Amino acid sequence: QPIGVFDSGIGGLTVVRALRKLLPEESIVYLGDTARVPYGNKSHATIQRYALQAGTILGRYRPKLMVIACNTASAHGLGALQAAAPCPVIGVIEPGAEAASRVKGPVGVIGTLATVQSGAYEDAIRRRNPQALIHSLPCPLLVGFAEEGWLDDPITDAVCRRYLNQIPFEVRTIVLGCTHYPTLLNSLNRTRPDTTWLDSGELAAKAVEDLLRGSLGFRTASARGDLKILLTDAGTRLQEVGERFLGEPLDSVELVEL
Ligand code: DGN
Repeated sequence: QPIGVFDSGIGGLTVVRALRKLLPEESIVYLGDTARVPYGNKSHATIQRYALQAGTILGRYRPKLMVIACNTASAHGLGALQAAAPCPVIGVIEPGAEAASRVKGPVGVIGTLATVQSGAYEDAIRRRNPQALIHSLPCPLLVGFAEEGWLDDPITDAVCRRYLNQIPFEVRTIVLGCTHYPTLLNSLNRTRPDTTWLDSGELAAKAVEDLLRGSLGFRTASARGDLKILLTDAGTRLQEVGERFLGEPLDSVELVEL
């Protein structure tokens, strides 16, 4: 049985990358809703409906578990998909919040507008640590820079500075609450050296590993697991941007309708 992974587009491939590093034998079916991305500026009801539709498609592959590899979709669709899916569902917010709640001192959270406005990170961190001091900041433009591949560029640095200077300097740990941000780590580090960045995708991959170890069972095959990619639209820059996020060639892509 594969792990089903869902994202609003191809940003979730950074989570697949982390999963394949940690759990190379696992087969993965990835569904990216590229026809309707970005979710970052859509309403709660719409994002929730999209998440449920994606869950229906992934359900056809009988996954042992589903991962919502998108902060925006996790913020708005996790509860609904957990209630509807026939298998466990993990989002990227709870694992990131878990790590953030253990930080001594204030923490920052950056993400899309929909993620930050949902208050999902704040709720999840405060559930674990009611005293937590949290500075959340939407950084919507960063998605575009990551997709454009301007990873070591003074303009990206300037935009990161413009955003991150709004977070007080005593904040030394910041959650990367968007799938795209890990690709901008060089710029982020130049902007705020000595910051610890909590990668919500990497932390979610670790949570998946813990769950498989605990109850669902590892695959024991020695071969690398298959990766099937389903998209709702195959745009022109898919290959270039997708491979950058995934860190390996995007061999076969299948189109699906939601
Ligand atoms: N994958 C989205 C997220 O992690 O919030 C970013 C892309 C988008 O839908 N705006």
